[in-house]
Amino acid sequence: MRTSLLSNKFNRRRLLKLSGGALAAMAGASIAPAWSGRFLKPVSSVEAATLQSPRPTIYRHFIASDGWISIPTGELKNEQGVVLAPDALAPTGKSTYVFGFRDITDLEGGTAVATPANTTDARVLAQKGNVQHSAPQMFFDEGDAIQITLSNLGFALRPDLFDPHTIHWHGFRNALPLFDGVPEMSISVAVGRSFPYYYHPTDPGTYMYHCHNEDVEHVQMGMDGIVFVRPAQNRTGNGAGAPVARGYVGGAPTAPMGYVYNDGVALNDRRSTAYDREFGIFLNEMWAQSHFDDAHIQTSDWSDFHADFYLMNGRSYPDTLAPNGGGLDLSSGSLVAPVGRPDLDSQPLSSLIQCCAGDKVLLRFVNLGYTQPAMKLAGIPMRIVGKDATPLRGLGTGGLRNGADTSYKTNMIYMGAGESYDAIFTAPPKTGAGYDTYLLFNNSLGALNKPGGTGLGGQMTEVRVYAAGALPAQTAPNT
Ligand SMILES: [Cu+2]
Repeated sequence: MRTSLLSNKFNRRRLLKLSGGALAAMAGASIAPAWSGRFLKPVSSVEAATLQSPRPTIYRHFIASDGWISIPTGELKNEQGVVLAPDALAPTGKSTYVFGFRDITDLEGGTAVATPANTTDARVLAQKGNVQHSAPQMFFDEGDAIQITLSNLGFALRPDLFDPHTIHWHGFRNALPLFDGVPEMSISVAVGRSFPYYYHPTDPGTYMYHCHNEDVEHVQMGMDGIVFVRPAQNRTGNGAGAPVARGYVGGAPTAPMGYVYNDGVALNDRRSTAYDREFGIFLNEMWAQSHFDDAHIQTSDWSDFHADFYLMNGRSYPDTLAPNGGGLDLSSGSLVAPVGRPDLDSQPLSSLIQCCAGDKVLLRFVNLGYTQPAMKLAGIPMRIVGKDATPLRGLGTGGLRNGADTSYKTNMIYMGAGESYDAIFTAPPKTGAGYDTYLLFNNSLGALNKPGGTGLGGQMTEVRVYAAGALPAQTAPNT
């Protein structure tokens, strides 16, 4: 599928011309030591029997620009007494300047535009200065053919800047350099231009993506988000008796919502990665001075970095508990704010985790901050079934990750920058009306009490456990 996509747009010669990186990679392939194949090979556990026949290319249209978000800060000053947040330039209800992405696919009815002259669409151009944080949560199925066209609209507040942007899918094992988004190795998207990225994921798991142009700045400024790939086993079930997942063709309403990996085992096997509910948790922090500097045409000394706000899915506690946003307003192209929270229109993704007693709940953690959070779920053990889009199984038959079970139980995950973890917990018993509350928070307690002891602005959310059957089955992540 990928080959035919490529041949439509680029023949092999043109591809090599365009990408010195691709050329280097091809040259490298011929001299790579024989053992490298073993490490570069997909590490999926048990390959599902077959992928469904090729499906239509999934198309997404992203814009890159700037905007403003709301963090419940109180007033934050620097040592010189300058108020960094809320920034005096911020629109009503907002506090902090960001760079970022938006998904505007629905404005075009979801149809791929062959030559993305679509930056002439008035509704698209109107989104300059209107981005979201964290970047849109994306998820795909193993074997999907994906096109993401990125249009760089430039910055509304900083017309003096002409920064290009890219999309780098961090951890993607089979990236062509042309589509890897590392500007030194391939290309980046200039202001006023669009570029289509193509992907064909073969390894399920939890990943992240970010702009790789001037990445210390652009990642800190907000151009980052979560992306995950669901395994083929969701579509096919497996030979050990795990059924097709709910929501896929032939999936019964009582089937699991999905599997984290192609685990190849029965539902009651300890190694099963089946789950009933799924939540992406994207972690990062913001250094208020750098956001102020970018808004006020100043430069930042990045070695001064320190975290002022700690975010989950682009929000700080208690905003983490607010509901999801309402999607796109198709007349204006703007994001529809969560009910009752007009200030959170640019931060649409909730981190509230709601489940029923006995549910298996998948938490897909990604840390793309510059610090190391220790995420603790107080009172409920989590089983870590995957790390960095790799199932926690030893190497087994066929060189695949279908060997010994190396998953483990913990109530705290200490994660470095750029790491992802797949954790499943079983919701504890609950009877009667209402819900029991368990806290999920960064156990580095300074992250709960920023800035200046106001008690606001931390990485914390709630797990709310209802009685069995009290909630409808989940149909989409983070709901
Ligand atoms: Cu960028």
